[in-house]
Amino acid sequence: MSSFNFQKVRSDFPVLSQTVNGKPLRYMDNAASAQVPNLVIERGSEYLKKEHSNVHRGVHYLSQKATSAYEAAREKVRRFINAGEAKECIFVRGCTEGINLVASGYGRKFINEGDEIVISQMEHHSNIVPWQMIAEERGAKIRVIPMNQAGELILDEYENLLNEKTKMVAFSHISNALGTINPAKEMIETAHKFGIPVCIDGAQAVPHMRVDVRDLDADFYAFSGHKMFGPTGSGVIYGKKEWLEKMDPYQGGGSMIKTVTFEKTTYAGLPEKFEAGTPAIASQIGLGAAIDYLNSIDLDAAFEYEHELLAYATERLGAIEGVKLIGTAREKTSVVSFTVADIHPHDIGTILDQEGIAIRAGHHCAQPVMQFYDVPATARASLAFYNTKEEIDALADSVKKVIEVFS
Ligand code: 7TS
Repeated sequence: MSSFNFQKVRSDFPVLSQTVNGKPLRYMDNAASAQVPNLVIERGSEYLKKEHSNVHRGVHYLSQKATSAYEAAREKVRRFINAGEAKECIFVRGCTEGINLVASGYGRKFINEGDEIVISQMEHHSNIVPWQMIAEERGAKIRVIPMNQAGELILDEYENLLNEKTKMVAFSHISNALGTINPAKEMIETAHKFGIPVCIDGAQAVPHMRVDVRDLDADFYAFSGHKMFGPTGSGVIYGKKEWLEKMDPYQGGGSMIKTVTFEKTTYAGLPEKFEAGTPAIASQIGLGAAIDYLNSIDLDAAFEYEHELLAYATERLGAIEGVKLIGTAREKTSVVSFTVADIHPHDIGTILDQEGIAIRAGHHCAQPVMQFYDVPATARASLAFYNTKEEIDALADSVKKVIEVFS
């Protein structure tokens, strides 16, 4: 049993102490958005009270304060994911924007007619649609790494998809719909044998495992602040500078230029080249504070505790007659997706809400996963290190109630 002090951590998250529908809130929708600790709330408030200004443009006191806080957040990100240089960490609105930046910046430069982009069967729409859009624009084709019934990618078939036409491999480190942890390092190594760059969707990984982009040797790595206990509107696309320097920006405007005339614009260096306009200053400083928070707790114990919670939730829900678990990969974390007989997941979600339990019901922006399992939707409990076994008991008991209501 993990020694992780979840009670202490819970007390850092004020939202968790409220009641919903007369019941204690039991928040198990962390894959959608995780909650925010006091440290992040206070840092945001402090910034707005004392430092708010625009960045990179003023010589005045507040602008310098805001700029140094914003750049300090970038350095925190760099250290957290072990990037080589802070300028390789581009601030974006979130994972979705990060992947779009790569698809368009890389795609317009390096993807041509007849080329191929390899993605996986278990992707979130944000790691499918941007690639489809650029494939259509450039006359390229999408190829898909298949998965097995457990929700694991079939690696032999992955390797067979790669050839000289493949110009990008993109897949999620952890699936939001299934919880599968993909063997990213091994898959990146395989792609690199063919000289193909890899873009990892790390939205679900950064909050649940140690991520080291240099150890992975990822070419691009995208994630969102709001899933890692930071504010919405914050996020990062890491890219190796060798790639980022060769790519053109996909948005133009202020702050991303060196010189502008009506005839020609030259671009600023990294990271400014990819940060046109006023960025989400308060949000990115909040992301920096979220990283401070994660560094302040025993993160390895927290991740181990999440694995225990997942095992417990799998056992409790799996033991209920009529419950079918969707996604049973050997390497999994934090997500339990399930269906209950022929009860629509939205009905499950609505009844659980009456019990103060927040889960997500739907296709989880992963419609191809639903098509694979031939279900319209699933109910999904997604856990964080502030969840408890008691909450999972409440979830299991409430699912039993749902079955009674419908039988
Ligand atoms: N990639 C994965 C694996 C995700 O889980 C999500 C969001 C995204 C990308 C997009 O992140 P965004 O912050 O840019 O929107 N996933 C979910 C979810 O599972 N439920 O709501 C949002």
